[in-house]
Amino acid sequence: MSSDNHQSNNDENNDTQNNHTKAYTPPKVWKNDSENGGKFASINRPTAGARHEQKLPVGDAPLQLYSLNTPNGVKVNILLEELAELNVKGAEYDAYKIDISAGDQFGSGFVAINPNSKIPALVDYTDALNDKNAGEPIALFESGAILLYLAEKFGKFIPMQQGKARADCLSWLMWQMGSAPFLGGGFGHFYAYAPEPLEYPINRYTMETKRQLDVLDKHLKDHEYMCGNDEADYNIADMIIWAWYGQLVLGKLYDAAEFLQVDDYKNIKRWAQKIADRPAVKRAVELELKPIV
Ligand SMILES: N[C@@H](CCC(=O)N[C@@H](CS)C(=O)NCC(=O)O)C(=O)O
Repeated sequence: MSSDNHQSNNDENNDTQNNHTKAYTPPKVWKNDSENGGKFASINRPTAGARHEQKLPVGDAPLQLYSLNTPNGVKVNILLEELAELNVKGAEYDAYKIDISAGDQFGSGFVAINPNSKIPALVDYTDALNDKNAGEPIALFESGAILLYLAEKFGKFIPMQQGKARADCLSWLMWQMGSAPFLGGGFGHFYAYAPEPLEYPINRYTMETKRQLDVLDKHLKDHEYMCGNDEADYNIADMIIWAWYGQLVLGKLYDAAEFLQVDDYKNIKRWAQKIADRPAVKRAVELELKPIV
């Protein structure tokens, strides 16, 4: 191969590279020595733990929620509001705002209940209120764990008996926990929050997001709800999946409805609208959160 050919091959490679992403040769060891860019650049650090002292307020209700009305936060709001709709005793709650863009998730009080510094987190004071001497507050983090804990505690919105219905509910619950980071941290980040649009990651995560939407659309073709056809089958799997994928197809996330052609997913849209119309869900997405200071 002549040196000319070499040169033109290199030009081609560079052009291809420039079309997809900026050229970057990773150093031997990564260093946090440059601004990484993007909407959350100022709060990202490669370390965990509290960054400042911040006590969390505690109200009178048995359940104390520390959260924000993002899709991950809304999941818990929905279950709490559905329990309120049924007047379930003991499911009363106070809800406080953790402003993640202000760094509230790194306050000492929040880190003590969630070492992972992400909303939502919940503390169950039921035992502590009932048995002032021995009862301990129970802290929970990870939206899936919170939904499972509350649904089982009150025996609502989860099939309690071992069997197919319960297995379906757990499978879809965990499917959401494993899948949504590709939608939120992958697609949403590169499409809406990254400092500049990059073709390679947007393509990669759009492909995966649309694949996930097709999984749901095919499933919902034969199911009214994620785990069955009757209203009684509506459960935490619907709530957790709706918070991300339901809101996405209803055009509520990332201004991406046209880009993703969400109208193609007719079965998800039908299911998503039915859930959006529930009074508890309407209250959940607009939940008023009290300030922590
Ligand atoms: N797997 C976690 C994810 C929680 C999560 O990513 N929360 C985001 C808001 S939606 C957060 O608190 N981000 C703050 C940060 O990353 O510092 C869950 O489902 O609870």
